[in-house]
Amino acid sequence: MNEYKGSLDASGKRIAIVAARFNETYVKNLVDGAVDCLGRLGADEEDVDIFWVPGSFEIPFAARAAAGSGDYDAVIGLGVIIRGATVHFDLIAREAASGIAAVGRDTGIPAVFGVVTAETLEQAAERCGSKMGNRGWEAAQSAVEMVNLGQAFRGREEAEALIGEETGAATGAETGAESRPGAAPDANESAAPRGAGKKAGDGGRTPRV
Ligand code: RBF
Repeated sequence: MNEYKGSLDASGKRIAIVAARFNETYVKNLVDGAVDCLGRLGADEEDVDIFWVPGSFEIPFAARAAAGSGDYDAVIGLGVIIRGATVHFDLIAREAASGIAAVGRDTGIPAVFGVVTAETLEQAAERCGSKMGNRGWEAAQSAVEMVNLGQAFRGREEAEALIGEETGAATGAETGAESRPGAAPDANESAAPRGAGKKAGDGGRTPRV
C-alpha cells in the first residue's frame, strides 16, 4: 500500500487569491490570514497575486480566469456571506461553492473554498481571525497541500512513463513505489521535484493587475 499526502511547502508556488469586496473589513482579515500562511509555508511574496471582485458571486469567474492563465499553481477564493443580511444567502453561497469547485475540476488547478458563510456578522468575525480561527489561513494551507498532492500524481506519471521508455512496457510490478524516482517515500515529502507543476516557458508571465 502506498500513501500520498501533499506537503506544506509553498516555496516556488505561485498562488492567486480571489477576494470579494462585499463585507470587505472581514474579507481583508481572510486575505491577511492567507498571505501570512503562504509566507510562513515558504511562498515568495512576489508569487502571490490578489484579485478583488465585487462579491462572492463573482469569485468563480475570476478564479476560472486565474486558473486558466497558466500563471498559478493554485487559486484561493475568499469571501464572507452573511445570512442575516441577505435573502440571497443560499443563492450566492451555492454559486460560490459550486463555481469554485468547478474551477478545480475544469482546469486541474487546485481551487480552494475560503468563503465564510455565517448567520450573523459576529459569527463571521469569529471565523475571520478571532475565536474560531481564520478561514483564509486554513484555505491557503489547503491550497498548498493540494498543489503538492497534484505534483505527487505528476511525479508518478512521469516516473511510469520513464520506466515504460526504458523497458518498453511498464508492468504493475515495475512501478512499485520504491522504484519510482518521483514517489514520496514519506507522506510528508513532496513527490515531484519542486516546480514540477510549472508551465513550460514560465518566464513569460502575464502582467499583474
Ligand atoms: N456578496 C457577498 O460576498 N456576501 C454577501 O453577504 C452578499 N450579500 C448580498 C445581498 C444582496 C441582496 C445582493 C443583491 C448581493 C449580495 N452580495 C453579497 C453581492 C453578490 O455576491 C454579487 O457581487 C452581486 O449580486 C453582483 O453580482
